[in-house]
Amino acid sequence: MRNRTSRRGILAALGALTADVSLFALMGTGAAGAAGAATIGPDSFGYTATSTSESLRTLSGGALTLSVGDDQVQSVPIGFPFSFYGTSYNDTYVSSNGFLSFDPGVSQGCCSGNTLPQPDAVNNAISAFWTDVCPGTGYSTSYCYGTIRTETIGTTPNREFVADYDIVSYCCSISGPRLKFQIILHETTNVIQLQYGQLDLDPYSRTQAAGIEDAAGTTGLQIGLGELIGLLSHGGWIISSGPTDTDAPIATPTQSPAANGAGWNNTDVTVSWNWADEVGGSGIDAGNCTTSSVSAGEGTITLAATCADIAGNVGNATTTVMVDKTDPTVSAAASSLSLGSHSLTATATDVAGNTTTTTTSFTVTVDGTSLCVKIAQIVKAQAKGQTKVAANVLGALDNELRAQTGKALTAAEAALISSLAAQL
Ligand SMILES: [Ca+2]
Ligand SMILES: [Ca+2]
Ligand SMILES: [Ca+2]
Repeated sequence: MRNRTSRRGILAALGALTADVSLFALMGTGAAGAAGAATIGPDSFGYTATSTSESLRTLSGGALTLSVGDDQVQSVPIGFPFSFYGTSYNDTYVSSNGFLSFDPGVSQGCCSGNTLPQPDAVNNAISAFWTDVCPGTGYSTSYCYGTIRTETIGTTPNREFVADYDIVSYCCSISGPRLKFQIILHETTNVIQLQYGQLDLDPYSRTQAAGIEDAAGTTGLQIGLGELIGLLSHGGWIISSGPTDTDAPIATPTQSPAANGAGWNNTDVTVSWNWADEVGGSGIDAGNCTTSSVSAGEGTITLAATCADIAGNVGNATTTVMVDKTDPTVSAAASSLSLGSHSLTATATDVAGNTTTTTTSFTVTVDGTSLCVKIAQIVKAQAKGQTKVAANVLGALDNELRAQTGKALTAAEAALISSLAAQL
C-alpha cells in the first residue's frame, strides 16, 4: 500500500534497522538435517521444509509479465495439475505481495506477512516473501520497480511452474531496495520450491512471512516470520509431503548417431543423459542437470554429467564413445607391374566406416637399379623357400625383358640378362 511517509519518518525507520536485523525467524520445529540442511515440520498433513542452496530459474523471453500493480492478484494457469494439501489445482492466484494462493477469492495480503498457519484473508497459500512488495507494473509503474513474471518450463512429466519476482521493490520505492525470489511448483512430485537471490532490507521494517498453509488456514509450515533477509538470502527451501529423498537421480544415456556394429562412430557423438529420479523421489531438478553432451576429438572418449534432484541429491554418470573421423590411407607396391603406363584404383574402409578411394596414374620404367631390385627379390624369395613367389617375379622380369627388347635393351642384352636370371 502506498504510504506517504515523511522524510523524517523514513530516517527514523532506517535508524531502527540494526535492531530489526536480529529479529529473525520464529523457526518452527527446526532441526539439523543432512549436509547441514535445516528442516521444519512435518505439519499434520505431512509437509516438511528443508533448506537448500540458491538455484534460481532463468525464464525465457516468452514468460508472461503479470499486469498487477501494488497490492493486486492475477489468475495464472499452472500448465499442469498441481496437488496442494491433497487437492488438485490447475490455476493459481499470484499476489504482488510475495505469495500465491489456490483460492480464487484470496486477498492480495497488504501490507505485511502474517503467522502461518492462521485463518485470515490469505489461506491456501504458498508464501515466499509475504510483505508489502510492489512491482513497477500496472498502476504502480511510476513509483515502484521490477516485474513479476510466470512461465511453465521443462518437459512432461518434470515441468515447473515458476513465479518470478524479478528485482522488484518494496512499496513504494522506485529507486530503493530490491528483491529477487521465486516460487516453483513441480509437476508429478508436487514439490514446492522457494528460491531467493537478492533480498535488500525493508526500510519500513514490515513483517515478512515464508511458508505454506492449507485452505482453512489451520494447518501449515512456517519457515520464518519477522525480518527474514538473513534467513533466506541466496538460499532456498524445498517443501514436500513425500518421504525423505536420499537417492540421487540415475542416468540412462543414449547416443546419436548410434555406433556401428563394431562400436565406432565416424562423426562427433551427442549423448542424451535421460535422467530420472527414483519412483516416489522428489524428482529431478532440471535446472541443475546436464541434458546432453557432445564428444570432441577422436579415440575412446569418456563424457561425464551430473544431475541433482529437488532434494539436493547429486547423481554422477559417465559414458564412453569411440570416434574415428580420419580416413584410412591406401598404398601399394608397383614392383610387380609391367613396364609402361598404369592407372590403379583402390578402396579401403576402416571399422568406423570411413572410406577412402584413391586413384593414381604412373609409368613403370626400368633402369640398372630397378633390375637389381628385381633380382634381389628373386634371391630373397628363394632363400626363404618361396619358390612360387620367386617364379612369379622371374616371370615378370622375363616379360619386361621381352617388352624392352629392341627398345631400352638390345636383343643381345635382354637375352644375356634372361639367361643369367634363369640360373638363379
Ligand atoms: Ca492464513
Ligand atoms: Ca504491496
Ligand atoms: Ca531422489
